[in-house]
Amino acid sequence: MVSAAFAARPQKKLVLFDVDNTLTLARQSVTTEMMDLLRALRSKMVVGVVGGSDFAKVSGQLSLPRAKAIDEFDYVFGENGLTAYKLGQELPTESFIKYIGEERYKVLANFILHYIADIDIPIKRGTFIEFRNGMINVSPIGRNATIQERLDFQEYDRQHGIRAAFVKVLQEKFSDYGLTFSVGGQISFDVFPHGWDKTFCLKHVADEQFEEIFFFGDNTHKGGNDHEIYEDPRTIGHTVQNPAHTAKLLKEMFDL
Ligand code: M1P
Repeated sequence: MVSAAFAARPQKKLVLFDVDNTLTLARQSVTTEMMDLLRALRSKMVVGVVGGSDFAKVSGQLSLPRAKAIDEFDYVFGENGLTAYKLGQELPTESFIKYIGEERYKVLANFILHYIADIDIPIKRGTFIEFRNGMINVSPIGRNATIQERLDFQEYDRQHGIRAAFVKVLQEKFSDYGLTFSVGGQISFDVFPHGWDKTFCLKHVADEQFEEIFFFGDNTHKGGNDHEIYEDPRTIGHTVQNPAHTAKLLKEMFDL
């Protein structure tokens, strides 16, 4: 039984979307065309987003001048669901620092910062560790990189495997920490407890007992941050190449 909150939707189904390269270009804003399509979908069923980024970034990318993301989507999940909103109301959740503890976190953060100090890459900017509610995000170039610097790093990383090598070292060194290292974007990787991947957000929707849950994401390959939710038996996963591909599939699948 779907709750009264969604009683007006003709179909008791949920459609969940990744953000970067699924609804928007990487780190860019949603277009009005995409929002119009999502509104049409929302008149038929329940619609949510699940980003790896923190809530402020997810919300910033998916808000238009007079339309805030938390009003436009039934569910907005940042940090894989470690920050969660349902119909504009925040839901209770968990915290990375409580899970890991201050002492163990300090050892991890110090190691990461030393490692980054020793990496020889063409340029470095600032904010090498972003501390979030449900994870940390680690970037060898730093999160203050511009769009062009991001693209340059992404290409450099593709050739030199900077992030893959970093993750391998962390997996070995901190094997007893129970952490997952997930490469989801262009310049960084996310670090969170096992199981706090995008499947985490499914806990927040379980009470609604949707007949079907669709998921659309671009990073669905093994090691990508959409992989677990894409593969999860509770969802029907679809891989997309970019926002235009998402729009095409939505029109075909849901008769929009
Ligand atoms: O949503 C995918 C990823 O987006 C950003 O990655 P990057 O800055 O490397 O492009 C980050 O917010 C990351 O946490 C997130 O998983």
